[in-house]
Amino acid sequence: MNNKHPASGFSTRAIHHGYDPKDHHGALVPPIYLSATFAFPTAEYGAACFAGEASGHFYTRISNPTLALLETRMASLENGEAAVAFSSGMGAIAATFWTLLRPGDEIIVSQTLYGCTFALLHHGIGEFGIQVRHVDLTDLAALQAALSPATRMIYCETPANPNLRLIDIAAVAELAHRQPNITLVVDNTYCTPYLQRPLELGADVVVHSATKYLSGHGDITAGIAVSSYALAQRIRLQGLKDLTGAVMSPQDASLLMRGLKTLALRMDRHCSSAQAVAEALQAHPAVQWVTYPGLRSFPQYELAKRQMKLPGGMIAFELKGGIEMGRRFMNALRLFTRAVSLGDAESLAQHPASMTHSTYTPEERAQHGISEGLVRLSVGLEDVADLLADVHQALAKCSRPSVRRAATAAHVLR
Ligand code: 4LM
Repeated sequence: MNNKHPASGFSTRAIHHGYDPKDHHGALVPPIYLSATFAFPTAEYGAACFAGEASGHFYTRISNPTLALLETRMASLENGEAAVAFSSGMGAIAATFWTLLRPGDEIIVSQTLYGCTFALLHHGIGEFGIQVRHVDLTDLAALQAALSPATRMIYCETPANPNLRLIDIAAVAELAHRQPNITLVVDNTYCTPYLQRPLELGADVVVHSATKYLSGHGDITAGIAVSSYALAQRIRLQGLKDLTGAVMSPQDASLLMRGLKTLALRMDRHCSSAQAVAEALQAHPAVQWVTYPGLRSFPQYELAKRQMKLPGGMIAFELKGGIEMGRRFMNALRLFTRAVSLGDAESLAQHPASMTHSTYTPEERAQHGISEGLVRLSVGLEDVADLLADVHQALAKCSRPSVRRAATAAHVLR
């Protein structure tokens, strides 16, 4: 595959890597190969493809030229050797688990995870003889104590969905790799490779929900796994081909590549607007607490600065008055849309306990650091002044009854 820009900057590679129009009749935008199957020039060549002795495309569930271009581009952006494209983030995560874990193995996972990943662990692989152990990965002594000869994988999100807790990837990788046969897998959905590159910090596999920032426009579901060439081959030939079949469609790969072209620009804007919204929340008397990696009050502020280029576009907060007030806030929003998912141009607000993290029981949420009153914002690309105005007008409807009564009384006395 043509590669004229191997050592270029991030955005140059996001736009050009792996593609030269002159190889495609001058087409500036890479063509979409819709074909499910590919013709063999001879029966012998077909047999060689199936034996892994020829490298051509032969069936789109295994490989396809449009998917291959996306994969080489994503591998470049994450600084990995190879990538595998999936039809959803859950497809990428499930295929990675099913490929690399067997009955009798242990997987150590961080405390807080996206709800369906938590469900896959506890109602999926955990019921097939794989021991799932949640460990506070911010506590390296706890990780050290939890490691056993059966540990095969460590898995985390950083920042975690939805409470934004961070894991020090380099520190966990160093500890993990003192023992042979442990694969460190990091879900990089919240950051994208523009903000954080886990493979450079020692992780072995990066997984993504490409439904989110990577594609950026809320019009596809997609997933990616990036790793060494050898691990990617295993994930492709077992996890993708045989165990899940969760292959991305070539049209979606094209939309995802369109999104990647503006990833850096979009992330810069998501981050600067989220910083402004987080500061506005922090300054408001109706707000109990705000968590955002760009606030000095963020407990892991120094780690965020070291590990992430910018603090991201996601905010978690709770209002005084808990979720009752949180629902009032969400229902009062006019510009933010009440919806799950994240990383879209449109700003989104949702309530994890009753939506994305309703796969946990209330007791599990308490154990895993997900407060019942937590409201999650995905700050989009609208004008920041309009976003701030929307947040302020919604917050104005959220003062506690006692506070409102006192304000009314003061007004009457004047
Ligand atoms: C959401 N998230 O939070 P697909 N990893 C992370 C995620 O946030 C998600 C997935 C994987 C949300 C979806 C409704 C950190 C999803 C799963 O949805 O399968 O592409 O990704 O709002």
